[in-house]
Amino acid sequence: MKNFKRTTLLLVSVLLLGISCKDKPAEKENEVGTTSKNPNIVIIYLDDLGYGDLSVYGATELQTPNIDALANGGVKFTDGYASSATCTPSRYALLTGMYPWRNKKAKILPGTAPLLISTEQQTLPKMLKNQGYQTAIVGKWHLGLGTGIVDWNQRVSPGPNEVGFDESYILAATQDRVPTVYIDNGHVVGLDANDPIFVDYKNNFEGEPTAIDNPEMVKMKWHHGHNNSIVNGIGRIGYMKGGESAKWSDIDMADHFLEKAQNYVKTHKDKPFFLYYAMQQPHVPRTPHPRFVGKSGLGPRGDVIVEADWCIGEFMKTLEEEGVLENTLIVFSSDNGPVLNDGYYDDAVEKSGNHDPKGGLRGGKYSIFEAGTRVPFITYWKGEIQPSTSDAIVCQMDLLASLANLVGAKETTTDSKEILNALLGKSKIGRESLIIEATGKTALRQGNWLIIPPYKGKNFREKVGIEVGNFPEFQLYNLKEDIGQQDNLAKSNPEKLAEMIDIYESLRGK
Ligand code: NG6
Ligand code: CA
Repeated sequence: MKNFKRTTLLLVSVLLLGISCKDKPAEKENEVGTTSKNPNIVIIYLDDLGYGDLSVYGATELQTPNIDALANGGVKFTDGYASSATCTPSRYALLTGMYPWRNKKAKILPGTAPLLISTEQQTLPKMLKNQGYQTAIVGKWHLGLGTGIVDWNQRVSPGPNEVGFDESYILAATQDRVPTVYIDNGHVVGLDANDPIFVDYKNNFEGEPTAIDNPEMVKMKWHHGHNNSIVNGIGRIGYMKGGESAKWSDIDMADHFLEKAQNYVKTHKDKPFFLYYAMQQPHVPRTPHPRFVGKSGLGPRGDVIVEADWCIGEFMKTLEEEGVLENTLIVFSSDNGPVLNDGYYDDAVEKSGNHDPKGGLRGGKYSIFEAGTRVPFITYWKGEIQPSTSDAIVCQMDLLASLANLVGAKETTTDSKEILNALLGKSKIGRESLIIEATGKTALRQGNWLIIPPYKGKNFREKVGIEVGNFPEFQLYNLKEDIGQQDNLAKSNPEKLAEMIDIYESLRGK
């Protein structure tokens, strides 16, 4: 009798399960008590966009309506961080969930650097791929390619496709570095076999003009660096020869990547996908399409932010038109803080007027002060995320563990923290502590407090006009009361200082 009852119960539950499965996609409870789901996931990642560069983060001289709409309809984080104040380490942390300072090679890479991520390493796209996701990157890579000496005329690998991306359409390093070509799943796009491409970061190729020797050929003047090969009238970092038909058009880059991102959605919408849309704006050289020139009144830097905002609006329209908007989680952020003069005379300083890209923070790109790493950070998921503002401490490095929880994967990475509820706006509790990094220097954020250890070198980097945070003594700030880091409390609060040094050393090692 008992057995009969149990069998009937089992049968009924199996039947019920069967019925409910037909109605809804499979869902199950995950560790934080939310239901695991497989929405499409899109990371929209800007390059050098500052905490104060969006109207929704307080900019008044510049309007970014499309990004504002994401923030107003999703979670706008006030304390969202890139792991680092430069590009390569931040992207490394975003994709691997590892602190970049654990890997000594995680610093700004030349275009010829080997792949920084080991093909054995866990990555965000690998984790999602294991859960059945289709995965792709469109845009800036800057994590190295190949194993040492790259032949750009053959398939370039390993690269994104070997660390978890099914598909990749990238620029290798930065817009100001050679090779100035797109790479489609390892192949240089538009390359003519009769005009092979060669790249070198040490020596020029005989007879090739450079920005330093041939200023008459340069349209955008270089201020520091950027005086090697000239492509489209712009001096670049590094030397390049050949590959004429493969060279990208700078002013069309935004449209080009947008179209690739839109096509990816259109052709992959029937199964869950992960798209890492890594835009190149507002990194130098700032080359807005002519239809955006003069649109911001702030010069090319403002214009390319307006252009990026337009691209995002168009991309959102595609999600809607393709019927996947309500099934797509969007994470918007930037790889590091802002810089005005990053090596070209492009009026960014002269035309900035009352615009403060730092949004009241101290420092900027390259800086261990807040403006280096604290960046706009937005999550948006129509119908799932309720609009709110959150002061939870969240870091891009946490996406791996958090999204693993969302899609029902087990993740054991140590540095990436599982803070899914904070990311979905269901909780205001993020991480307790975070080590931030800037060109090799690290600092600790713990609760409202921030400690910067003593560092050698000059505080003010003249060429870029940024305070990078080097001082011979400890700095201690209460960010709740002093977001601009003007009041060093290290001397007046020795207890807090000692407590913070302890935590810093336990996390970072002495
Ligand atoms: C610096 C470049 C700067 C920028 C940066 C990388 C010079 C003088 N400066 O070395 O222009 O390219 O590297 O930026 O060459 S990042 O956002 O990719 O980290
Ligand atoms: Ca950057």
